[in-house]
Amino acid sequence: MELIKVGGKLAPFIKEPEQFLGKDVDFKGVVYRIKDLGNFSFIHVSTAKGILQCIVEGELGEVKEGSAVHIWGTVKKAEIKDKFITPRNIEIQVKKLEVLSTPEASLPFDITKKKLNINNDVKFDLRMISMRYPKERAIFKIQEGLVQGLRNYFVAEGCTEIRTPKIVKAGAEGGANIFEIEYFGEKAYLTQSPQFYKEFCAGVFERVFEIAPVFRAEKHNTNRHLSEYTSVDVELGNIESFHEIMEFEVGALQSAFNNLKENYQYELELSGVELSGFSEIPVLKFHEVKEIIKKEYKVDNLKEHDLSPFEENKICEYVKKETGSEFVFVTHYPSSKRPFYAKDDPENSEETLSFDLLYKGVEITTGGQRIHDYNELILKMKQRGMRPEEFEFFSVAHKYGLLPHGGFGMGLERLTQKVIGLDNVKSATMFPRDVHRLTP
Ligand code: AMO
Repeated sequence: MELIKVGGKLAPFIKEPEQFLGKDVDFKGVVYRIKDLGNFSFIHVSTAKGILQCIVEGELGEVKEGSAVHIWGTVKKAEIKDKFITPRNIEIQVKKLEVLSTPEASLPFDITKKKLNINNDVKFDLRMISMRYPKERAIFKIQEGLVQGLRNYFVAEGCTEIRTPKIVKAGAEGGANIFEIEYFGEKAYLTQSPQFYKEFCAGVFERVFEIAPVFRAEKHNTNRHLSEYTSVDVELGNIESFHEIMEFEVGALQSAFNNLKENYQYELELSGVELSGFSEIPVLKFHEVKEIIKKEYKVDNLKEHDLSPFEENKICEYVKKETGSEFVFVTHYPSSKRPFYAKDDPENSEETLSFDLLYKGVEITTGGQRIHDYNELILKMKQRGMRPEEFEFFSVAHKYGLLPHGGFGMGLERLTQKVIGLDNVKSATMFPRDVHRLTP
């Protein structure tokens, strides 16, 4: 009987190439680019960690761009300027090169130039290829770094990571943007948010988080909407005020940014991102935002119960100018525009104890305190013309007692988009889904 032993280890050289200076190594990778300079050639080889520079003296043989290769060579000191290469202080003097596989065709577009010269449709249609372009790959490494930093914070703050169903009986967020599916002869939906479930779990574990896909049937093509996105959800029990949720989010974002600065320098540089640090985020009330927009930008939307994309953009511009902050919390959204589970302000029932976090002109988070009292929840549902019996599966948690709690949901792709400064949220999505796109 064959026995499978522990494996899957990344070659130590690929893990920490700089540690191998002066040593002989061997590794495998895919040839990203060949620069034939006559007597010798540069072969840039893509590996799990990045693109390494190798030097081959004399004839190259059958190796091509796109070939998988096994390379034996000596690690030498180097000073490489090309930002696509990492690390740039070493290179490999090749002693032997074996071609393991040869591509059937050459790539449909050039992934070795400074700029990837294709439009978004081609970029998304051929995502598996366009992501081989170092700057595209960097977007998703940065996204990984953000998630890692967030998760580190959540775990350090005592949150339990949860998994909740994506096929559900009722939507949490209201509105028409819900996907209906047929579920064994019954009507069901793709979840818009893990809202109900994270509240249940806060009643058990007190502090929880989930990073998972959610679905919104967005019928319009915009640069901020996806039909499927990754929701970073947090729910905290035992809170005294929704300010604690905002403080928690500041800490989580700091952790995400610090992780990028510490571990993703190559990708940040490739993307031209300079992350500014922050230790606090300014807060404005919803009605204050409306008044500022009227005064500063001469747009009178005081009666509207939500912020338009124009207003989100302008208030960020204003806060940046006044305080230097790229973030702003907007609190006390009108009750009429918030879902039924949001807790109204006891001092003014027309407003909720809720917030949005805006970043570089766009909303990246919604959060707030929730109703934890059973009678208050039933009353709010009735006031809204909802049928409480349809939401009994939710209110049962309240019936048997819940801690005062609250949380937030953050759109990971919007955060990634804004950190990097991409013009469309789809560009921060590996395989975006929108009204026209279901493949790849
Ligand atoms: P909300 O519906 O505001 O709140 O969503 C939270 C955050 O998710 C992101 N987002 C989207 N990103 C891409 N495409 C979309 N179509 C899209 N829709 C929303 C935004 C938004 O701020 N349950 C609440 C959260 C909570 O209160 O805990 C909720 O889902 O960044």
